[in-house]
Parts: sequence; structure tokens; C-alpha cells
Amino acid sequence: MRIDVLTLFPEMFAGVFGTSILGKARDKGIVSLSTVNFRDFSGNKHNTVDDMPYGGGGGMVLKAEPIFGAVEHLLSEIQEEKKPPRVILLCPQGATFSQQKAQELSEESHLIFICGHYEGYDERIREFLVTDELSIGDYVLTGGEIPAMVIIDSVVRLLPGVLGNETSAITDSFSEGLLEYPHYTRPAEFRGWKVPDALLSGHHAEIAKWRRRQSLQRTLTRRPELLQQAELTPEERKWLNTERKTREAVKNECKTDS
Ligand code: 21W
Repeated sequence: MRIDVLTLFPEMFAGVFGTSILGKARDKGIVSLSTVNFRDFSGNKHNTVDDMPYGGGGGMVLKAEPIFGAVEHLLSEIQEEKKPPRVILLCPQGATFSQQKAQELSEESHLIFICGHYEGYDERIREFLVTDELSIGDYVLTGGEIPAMVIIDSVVRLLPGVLGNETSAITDSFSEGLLEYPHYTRPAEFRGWKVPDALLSGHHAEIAKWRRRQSLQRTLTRRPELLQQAELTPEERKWLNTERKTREAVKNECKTDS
């Protein structure tokens, strides 16, 4: 996979792209990670990339020329028979990024990310250049660089050969729609706190059953909305309903007590 990031702050990416799993994926040649400073494509002698908005009002707007110039420069480098890249604009009003989107993007061969920095974009960038608009959630950041890093991290780890243990990408939270069960390692007792007996039993079926129960319970308490999408057996749905009723009863008990 090839990934290019358009940014005014390429230095922000050096550490993230060179470290840990992303650094290894790059060293192995599974992904190429590059940045382009779109100021180099301003096309004017003062190298300006933004301007005042037509119609007035506050804030500055990123100009169309530098962004089109940088993207078209990248397109000119690739052979025409290749599938065209996804051109992804990071912006607060984009669709919220998710594991499903990570999966979808990991099947592409070329991604181009466009990062602005606390500014609006000239609407023609959205309309005539971009294929996707993404946000990472409902909070305000200073720019699209950190969101681009978040998305790239989650996409690259899904590429074949990136994770040592091939099963870990699949069994992680969200991939099967449930939160993970609790993990323990040695010692079996730490400051008097014991590891659950089921995990010490060595009985594989019992361990699997315990873990599945814990996953379901944990998802019910922390992220009940995930259960609507999760793949559950009829028995599991039934068990969750009794669990819900027990919790409801306990809650009502507390109300009458106070
Ligand atoms: C913050 C950009 C506020 C724009 C007109 C002129 C990308 C982000 C961002 C930012 C505004 C993401 C304006 C979650 C985020 C991002 C910076 C408002 C200012 N309008 N996901 N100037 N949160 N944020 N517009 O902040 O670029 S993905």
C-alpha cells in the first residue's frame, strides 16, 4: 500500500511513521509512508496557502490551488492503469471513522490524506478532488494531522504481514463487535488478589465459556449499544436478557432503599 499525507507540518509524522509497528511495516516494504508539504505547490511567490473567505466573516480558508497542485503531482507519478487512489479529507464534518472504515481502507492500494490546520477548506476541494471526508470523533482538535495518524495506524496494522500474531488483528475489540474479556498473567496471586479459577483450570472449554461470558457482561455494562450489531447465538441473547432483567431489578432495589 502507498500512503501520502498532504500537510503543512510534515515533521509531525516522522516519529509516528518510524516507530513500532508502523516503522516495521515500512521497513518490511508492506507500506510506503510519505508526506508532501503542500506549501511547495502554492504557485505564488509568497507561498501562501490560505486566504480570506468570500462573503466575509472570521477565519481563513485553505486555497484550492496548493491542494489540487499537490494531489495532481502525486497522480502524475502513478501509472494510468492503476486503480485511482482514495483522496481523504480530514475534517470535523466528515463521517466518523470506525473499525469498519479501517477494514475498507486497508483493501485499497493507494491512500492520499489531506490535513488542514484550524481552517476551512475551499469547497471546490471537497466537490472536485476528494473521495472521502473523515472525522475521528466529536471533539475539536487544532488540525487534521493527528486524525490522519490515527487512521493510518489503524489501517496499516490490518495489512497482511504487519502484525506478528495474525490472530490478534481479528480477535481485538470491535472486530467481532464485543469488548475483550479480562486478561491475567503471573503471579496467580498478587497482593492477595487471585486470578479467576476458570483460567487456572487448564480446561479449554471452561476457559472459552468464561471468556465469552465476561465479554458479553463487559459489553453490556460498558457499551450496550454494541450488542445490537454483535453476532450472538440465540442462547447468548437469552442469557443477556436475563442479565439485563437482573440488573434492572437490582437498580429498582436500590431506588426503594434510598
Ligand atoms: C477545527 C478545523 C475547527 C476546522 C471557516 C474558516 C480533522 C478534526 C479535524 C479544525 C474547524 C477531525 C473555519 C475530530 C477535529 C480538524 C481542526 C472549524 C474553522 N471555518 N476529527 N475557518 N476533530 N480539526 N472551522 O477537530 O481539522 S478530522
